[in-house]
Amino acid sequence: MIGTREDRVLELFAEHFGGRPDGVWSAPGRVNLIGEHTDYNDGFALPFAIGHRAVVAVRLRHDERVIVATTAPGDPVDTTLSALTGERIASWAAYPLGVAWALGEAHGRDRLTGFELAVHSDVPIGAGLSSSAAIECAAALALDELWSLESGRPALALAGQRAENTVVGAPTGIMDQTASLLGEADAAVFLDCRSLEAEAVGLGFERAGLEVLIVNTHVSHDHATGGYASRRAACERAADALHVVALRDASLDELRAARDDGRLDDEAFRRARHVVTENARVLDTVATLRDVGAAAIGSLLDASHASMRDDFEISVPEIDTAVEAMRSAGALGARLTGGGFGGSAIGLVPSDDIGAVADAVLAAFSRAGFREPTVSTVSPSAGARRER
Ligand code: GAF
Repeated sequence: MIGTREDRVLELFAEHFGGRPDGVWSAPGRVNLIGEHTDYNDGFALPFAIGHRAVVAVRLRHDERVIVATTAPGDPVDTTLSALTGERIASWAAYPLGVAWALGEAHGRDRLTGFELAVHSDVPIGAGLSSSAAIECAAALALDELWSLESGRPALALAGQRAENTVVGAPTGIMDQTASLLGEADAAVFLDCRSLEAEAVGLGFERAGLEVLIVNTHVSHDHATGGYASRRAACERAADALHVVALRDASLDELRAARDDGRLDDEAFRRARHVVTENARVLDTVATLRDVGAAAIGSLLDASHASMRDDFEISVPEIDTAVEAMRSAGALGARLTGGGFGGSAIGLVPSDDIGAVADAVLAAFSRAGFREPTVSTVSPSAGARRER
């Protein structure tokens, strides 16, 4: 691809709107190191922002017209602020438009004026790397600044989540937007999804001679349909049966007692056990990173994957193949990352073994007759920012 992401979005902006935008903002996708399906259970997660980013170029208008254009296939969307009512929008434009609506809900519609927005992203779509949160967060940061709302990043994360839940229609938690807005180079975001407190935890991969390999299986998922919503509903039912506000408040002993006296059937027990044990694994991972170092977290990543595969049942054969191939070829630990039902797997791999582990994944996919995956490395990177 010729030119930077910023060049591409400026070209797109000039093509659709003419002239220059008021500014250019960007926000990254994320990899979740550990803590899956814990966010909407008021639990803990440990994602990091990655180098792939969405960029938006935005210019305010003096009326209430709103036009958004993208480099992805699809026509520009031409609408007005008053037409944004929180109703579902069935196109990619739901991300920036949903955020505009959510900011209007939070601050009052009279604080907003129309805008022209161009978006370009190199976060792979459907890969479990939060391409949607990247667009939401870039748009949220831009509009917040241009409208002088001074929301603060945690509130912008909530606006992105509200857009996703309401206008996109995916009942997701707060993790992805928080990672995108609060990510830092070489660190993960340790997020308490109940208090929304977030803390940077140094990863020190380079110092430890490690890299994160990512295998995009190209099995694409959609959190607005099916499995994600049913897992969330199962967790809420389990919390109700246990008389707790959220599964964050349940212990393994309480789950076992509820299974034994019939309040939880076997499936509900296993769904809840994933969440309860995953929360503990996040806390263990943070403690291990701080006290020992990244090379010691491999078994926690492995245990997380087993729990998602067997208890939460959100893995697919391609992801399991990637995880097993990475592990057999020398990864210290490997797991599904993101909401599941497709997407990507990550492996924590000694830098010297990256080539061999990547080759092992490609060979395993070929043997299994799966579509060739995209295998690359990712580094913990900076969160959302103004580019120019
Ligand atoms: C998706 C959701 F958007 C997140 O909120 C989170 O629940 C994740 O799946 C699973 O951990 O990325």
